[in-house]
Amino acid sequence: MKITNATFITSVASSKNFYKTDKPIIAVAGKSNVGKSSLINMLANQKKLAKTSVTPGRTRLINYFDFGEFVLADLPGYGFAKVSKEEKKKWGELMEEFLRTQKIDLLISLVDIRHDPTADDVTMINYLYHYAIPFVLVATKADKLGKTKIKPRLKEIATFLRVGVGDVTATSSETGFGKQEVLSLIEQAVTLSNLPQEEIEEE
Ligand SMILES: Nc1nc2c(ncn2[C@@H]2O[C@H](COP(=O)(O)OP(=O)(O)OP(=O)(O)O)[C@@H](O)[C@H]2O)c(=O)[nH]1
Ligand SMILES: [Mg+2]
Repeated sequence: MKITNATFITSVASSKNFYKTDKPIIAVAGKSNVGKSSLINMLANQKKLAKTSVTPGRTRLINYFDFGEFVLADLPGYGFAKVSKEEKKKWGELMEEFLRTQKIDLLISLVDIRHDPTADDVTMINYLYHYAIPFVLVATKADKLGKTKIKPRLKEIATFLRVGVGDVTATSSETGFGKQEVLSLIEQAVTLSNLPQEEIEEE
C-alpha cells in the first residue's frame, strides 16, 4: 500500500460531530507524547500533516485524515498528569463513545518501546476486547534503543499486555523503521473491510 496524498479532514471535540464515512476507519490511540501524530506523518510521508508537540497532551480532539483508501483518526492522548479532572472526564466520555459507536476496522494502540505499558494502556486494551475492536500494538521510538534490545523488549511488552509477540510491531518515526509493516497491517484491515459480507461468511 502506497500513500501519496493524505489530507486533513476535520477536528472534532464531541460525539455529535463524529465524521461519517463509507471508507474503512483506522484509529491511532496511546498515551500523550507516545508518538501518535508522528506515526501518522510517517505513514503519510509528510512532516506536518498531524501536529506533533514537544508539550505532551496537546491533541485534545479527534483529528481525521483522508488517506485515500481509508480514513485515519488520531485520537486524543491519555495519561497526561497535568490535566484537570473535568478534562479527564470529557476525554473518557469522548473515547468511550468513539469506541462504542464507530465502526473501527483497526485500532493501532501505541506504547513507548522503552517503558512498560501503563495502567491506562491496559485499560485501553480491555476496552478494545470489550467492544471487540480489532487492534494491533505498535511500540514507538525504536530508534532510542540499541538494535539488539528491540526484540527482547517486544517480547516483554507482549507478555505484559497478554498478546502474541507477533501482535507488537516496533516503529521509529525518526528513521521510518517498521513503516511498511504497519502499512501492511492497515492494508489487511482495509481489504477485509471492503469484502462483501456474504463472501466472508461463505469462506
Ligand atoms: N526519537 C523519536 N522521537 C519520537 C518518535 N515519535 C515521536 N517522537 C517525539 O515524541 C514527541 C511526541 O510526539 P507526538 O507525535 O506529538 O506524540 P503524540 O502521541 O501525538 O502526543 P499527543 O498528541 O500530545 O498525545 C515529539 O517530540 C516527537 O518528535 C520516534 O519514533 N523517535
Ligand atoms: Mg498528537
